[in-house]
Amino acid sequence: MPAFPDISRIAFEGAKSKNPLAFKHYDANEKVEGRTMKDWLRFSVVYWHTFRNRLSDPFGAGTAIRPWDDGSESVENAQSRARVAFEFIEKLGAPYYAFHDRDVAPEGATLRESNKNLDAVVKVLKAEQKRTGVKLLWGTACLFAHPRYAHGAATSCNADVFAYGAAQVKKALEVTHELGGEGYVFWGGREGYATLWNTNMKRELDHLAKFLHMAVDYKKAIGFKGQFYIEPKPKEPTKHQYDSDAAACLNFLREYGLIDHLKLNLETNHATLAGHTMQHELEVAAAAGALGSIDANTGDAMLGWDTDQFPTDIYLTTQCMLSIMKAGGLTTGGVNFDAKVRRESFEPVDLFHAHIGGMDAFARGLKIAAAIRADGRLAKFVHDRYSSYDSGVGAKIEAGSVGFKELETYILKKGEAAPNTSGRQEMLENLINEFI
Ligand code: XLS
Ligand code: NI
Ligand code: NI
Repeated sequence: MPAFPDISRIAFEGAKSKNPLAFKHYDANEKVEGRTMKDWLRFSVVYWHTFRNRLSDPFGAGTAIRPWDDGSESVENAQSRARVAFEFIEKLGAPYYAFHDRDVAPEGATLRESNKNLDAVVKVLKAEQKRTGVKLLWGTACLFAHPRYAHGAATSCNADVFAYGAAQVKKALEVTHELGGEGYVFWGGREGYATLWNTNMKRELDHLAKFLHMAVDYKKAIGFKGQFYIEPKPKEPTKHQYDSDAAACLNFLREYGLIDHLKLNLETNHATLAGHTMQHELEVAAAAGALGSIDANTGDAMLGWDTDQFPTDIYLTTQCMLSIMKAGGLTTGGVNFDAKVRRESFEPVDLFHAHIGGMDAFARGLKIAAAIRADGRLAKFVHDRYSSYDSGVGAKIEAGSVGFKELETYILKKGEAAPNTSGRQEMLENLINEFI
């Protein structure tokens, strides 16, 4: 029995359509700069929010109406939920999904039992992937929900918890590999601290690096070719998360010899919490050749937590796509909707509205970014702004053929620097608005 009997495959109906259950802008096969929208965007549905979030908040119980879910932690319920998930993803027309080990299958009393539960659900996931053609963008392990991870996993003060986390990730890597996952994400759920009074930061960071090196070794051992990602987030649930932003992650990866093994999975709301824009995080990652994948969501400017809302702001999606296109596109990564419907949007159909909105917002961002690129004025402005480095003293600076002494001689002879030109921020903001 279908879980969404009244909803058929979501179709592209174009900008004039008034049908809320249709795409107005996302046309999977439409080509943009020679690549289909489907390939540029590589949309992915997250299992944890879309199928496990009961929509509770710190002040009240969950409101979600999910008739297919009996609310139990049984393997059978997990299996039938998995089938519903694929009905949803197929009807939506998203090519990918992503999951945590513990949101697809229930945690057992022992690791052995949890692994058995996971295997039973993975069997269904595998069959459903085959039936629908939907693929796994990335897998991950939940190393933060169970009380054992109260002090973290890889950064826990308790070595047994480190070992438990390692065993859990080992299994999660195996099932991700078995399901043909194109990547694997490390989000350090509780890898951080609540207070420095009880924390040996250096030791915890060393342990985190050890953990990731072990994962790299195990990946090689089982022949898993997927891309590893680290997902920056500055706070929540801990006061300070070690992977606080893109720059902090890159520094950590370089310091510990991991830079060749992991790229970044950037999330908009995490960028906001770090006091950055998503565009900033994307540019930091791209500059380091580490732009991997994005968790597409948004926060609320008035609220200081990870509200994980669906992205609908066209400026945001345009900025994302400009940075992504400049970097050559997402290769193994995707636009993964790490987002949840509001507690007040509790009906099953709201899941469709939310994803359709996010997909259309990104499709518009893609088209607008392509138009800005085709127009060329923005890129030309930025290029010309640095033209003093294309010849003369600037070219020598970039080539590394001059030092302080030569530059002193140069300026002493010249007397004063050439005049600056305007940054033209307002003009460029107006230019962007021509396209939005
Ligand atoms: C939480 C994170 C999480 C990761 C996957 O804030 O965004 O959902 O993406 O563990
Ligand atoms: Ni995320
Ligand atoms: Ni998040």
